[in-house]
Amino acid sequence: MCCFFFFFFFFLTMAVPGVGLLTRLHLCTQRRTRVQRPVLRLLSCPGTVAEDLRRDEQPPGSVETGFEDKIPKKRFSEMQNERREQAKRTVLIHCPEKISEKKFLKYLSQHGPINNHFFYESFGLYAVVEFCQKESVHSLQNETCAPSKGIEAAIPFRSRFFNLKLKNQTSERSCVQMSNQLPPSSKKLFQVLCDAESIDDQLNTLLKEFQLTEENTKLRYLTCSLIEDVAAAYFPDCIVRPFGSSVNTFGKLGCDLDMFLDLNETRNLSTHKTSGNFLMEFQVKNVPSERIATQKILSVLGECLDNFSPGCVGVQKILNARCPLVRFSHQASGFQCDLTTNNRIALTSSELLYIYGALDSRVRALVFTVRCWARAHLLTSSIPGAWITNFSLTMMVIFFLQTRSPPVLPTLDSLQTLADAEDKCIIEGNNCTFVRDLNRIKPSENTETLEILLKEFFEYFGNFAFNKNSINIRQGREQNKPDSSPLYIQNPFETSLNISKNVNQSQLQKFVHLAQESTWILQQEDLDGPDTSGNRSWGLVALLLPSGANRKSVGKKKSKKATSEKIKVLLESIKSNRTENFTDTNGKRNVSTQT
Ligand SMILES: *[C@@H]1O[C@H](CO)[C@@H](O)[C@H](O)[C@H]1NC(C)=O
Ligand SMILES: *[C@@H]1O[C@H](CO)[C@@H](O)[C@H](O)[C@H]1NC(C)=O
Ligand SMILES: *[C@@H]1O[C@H](CO)[C@@H](O)[C@H](O)[C@H]1NC(C)=O
Ligand SMILES: *[C@@H]1O[C@H](CO)[C@@H](O)[C@H](O)[C@H]1NC(C)=O
Ligand SMILES: *[C@@H]1O[C@H](CO)[C@@H](O)[C@H](O)[C@H]1NC(C)=O
Ligand SMILES: *[C@@H]1O[C@H](CO)[C@@H](O)[C@H](O)[C@H]1NC(C)=O
Ligand SMILES: *[C@@H]1O[C@H](CO)[C@@H](O)[C@H](O)[C@H]1NC(C)=O
Ligand SMILES: *[C@@H]1O[C@H](CO)[C@@H](O)[C@H](O)[C@H]1NC(C)=O
Ligand SMILES: *[C@@H]1O[C@H](CO)[C@@H](O)[C@H](O)[C@H]1NC(C)=O
Ligand SMILES: *[C@@H]1O[C@H](CO)[C@@H](O)[C@H](O)[C@H]1NC(C)=O
Ligand SMILES: CC(=O)N[C@H]1CO[C@H](CO)[C@@H](O)[C@@H]1O
Ligand SMILES: CC(=O)N[C@H]1CO[C@H](CO)[C@@H](O)[C@@H]1O
Repeated sequence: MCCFFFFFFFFLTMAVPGVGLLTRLHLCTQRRTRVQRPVLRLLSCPGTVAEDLRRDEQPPGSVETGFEDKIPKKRFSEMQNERREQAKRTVLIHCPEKISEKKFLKYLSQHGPINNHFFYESFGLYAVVEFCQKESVHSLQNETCAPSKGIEAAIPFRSRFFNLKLKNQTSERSCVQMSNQLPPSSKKLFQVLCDAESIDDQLNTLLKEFQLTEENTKLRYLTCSLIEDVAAAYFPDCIVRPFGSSVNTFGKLGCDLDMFLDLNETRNLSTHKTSGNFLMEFQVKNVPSERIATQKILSVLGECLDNFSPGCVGVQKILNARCPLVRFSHQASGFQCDLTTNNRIALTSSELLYIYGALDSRVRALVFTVRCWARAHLLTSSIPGAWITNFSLTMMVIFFLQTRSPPVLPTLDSLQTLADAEDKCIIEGNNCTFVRDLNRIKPSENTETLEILLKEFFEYFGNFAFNKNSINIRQGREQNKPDSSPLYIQNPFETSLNISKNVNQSQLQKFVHLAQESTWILQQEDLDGPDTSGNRSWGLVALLLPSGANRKSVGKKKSKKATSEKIKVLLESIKSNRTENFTDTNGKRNVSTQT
């Protein structure tokens, strides 16, 4: 899960040792048409609502403005319920290398009409097939046999994850179209960004390339659904819900899959409804604390996943973490999964981000860009430490958009004011009430372009009084910091917590410095105007290239991370070499492509 820019530079250094990095990159030399996403094939499916299906094909919070405005926006819970229901009618099939799509579909339609399907590759060929009716899944399961006995013994388990074999090794021609489940390489990304027409176009392009596709979203819900089948062996009414970047519309292709085991212990139906003098309760085992209960539940599920669940490998029980979890790889989908329970606030945070992402089409483009920028400059990291997190960056973008005049986004306090009785929600004593119905929130009157917003974002945080002020999206204005942590961003729900407490002064300074530098780069763009004719890395591409900042080498930590440290040092040296050769007399970046 290392940064791909990182690998990219590393790769180049290895490939062309000693040669100035950027002179070797023909990033923008070829104009290529955008790569088409695989078209989702929809077979007609009597009995389902056609409009709904059409609508579902738009990825959540799609970039297409105008179109987006006409459709009533779905609530988070509606969206989740629809996806869950869809996932329950869906199966995952490992296919032989060579398969005829037509015959495959014909074979499966014996069990009922198919709503849609797609193929993808992940150490083998897989198909995701969504039937129109749930009964078709049972019918398929009825006809499926246990694997023929080999040397190894099989643990019987009837799931919705199958293995398809050819009875006859006839030479089937493989003619299936693959759906891509990974983000583009940085080289390809730079190419499409260079080919864009404006900086606004670049930001939207970056979003389109990185956001989760319809297929990837389906695969995420299906994976949760398969895990739910396993958990249901112990907890028949449980629900396994995806949360975090898989559902908040800010996730990037390839991101982890966070799951939440919802045991719905909060249901209080009987207390009010039953009449008379009696109240029936279940006999249960008691443990000293909520935390221990959570640990016991996750421990058992970890064992289950490890022992019975096909496709789950590398199961780790991380029960002593602040938020206990079970981590595993779901091999067939390629997702790294984290399963938690008792984590309802995280689900509410996902919902809030979903709402902010859906309110204005500029939000997601800006957040993706800022995150990608931070990653490219090593401001964020997948290793825990003093780095700024993607969540903190997202809060900073939202906060910034709240401070515009007129604001692009409403404050959380105003979303709370708009809430009705149905929206009321208290979790662990925190008031998580806010309006859930997107159609009740007035659209913004702000019409600033993405280019202006991006430049202003960097300018705003390049000059922010971090030493005095805190960031909080509840009020949407700067406030005095309650403590001396370098960066203070108030947790939107647990308001006494600072989500960026981990960030140290030097990391914050690096952020500020890079923000200032980026403001400056974008100002230069203004002077020159967008250069769409030549080979120059312009606009966003210039922002994503490593900065010329001469930073101290990071050779302190040793041992385990020795190799990654080496790469870092190498990267630093590339950066410093580059600075000298790519800054002309005016200090202007001069990225040419001559070799
Ligand atoms: C960077 O420059 C130094 C000397 O200035 C040189 O030793 C080093 O190999 C260069 N690194 C790369 C990757 O070109
Ligand atoms: C599965 O098989 C059982 C008996 O073998 C039968 O009762 C049931 O109806 C079948 N289910 C479907 C969906 O075909
Ligand atoms: C296997 O292939 C042979 C010849 O191609 C054909 O006659 C036979 O019907 C096939 N068997 C099955 C089960 O498809
Ligand atoms: C809990 O279960 C009840 C009844 O089964 C259901 O109405 C309610 O929506 C569930 N709550 C959650 C948060 O899933
Ligand atoms: C459930 O009911 C009990 C007793 O009426 C109450 O104390 C508790 O707060 C309720 N729990 C929730 C989540 O509403
Ligand atoms: C943060 O976001 C960037 C860009 O979307 C992504 O490349 C990176 O993996 C994310 N980092 C973490 C730790 O999730
Ligand atoms: C700040 O955090 C970074 C990343 O964790 C670390 O490398 C650096 O040494 C820290 N600096 C200080 C002054 O603690
Ligand atoms: C939570 O916020 C809502 C909306 O502002 C308010 O009506 C409600 O009284 C608050 N609940 C608590 C327990 O503070
Ligand atoms: C871009 O670079 C290529 C090869 O380096 C060159 O052939 C082409 O003329 C350049 N285009 C412009 C507009 O400078
Ligand atoms: C900047 O680019 C121009 C034309 O692409 C080139 O003539 C000039 O030498 C470059 N300057 C530096 C310092 O590389
Ligand atoms: C003053 C204050 O509330 N500081 C909090 C910052 O956040 C951390 C945890 O996120 C708390 O432990 C501090 O008390
Ligand atoms: C540090 C470094 O690599 N500097 C080089 C910059 O480019 C000139 C030629 O253009 C080289 O002579 C330098 O060694």
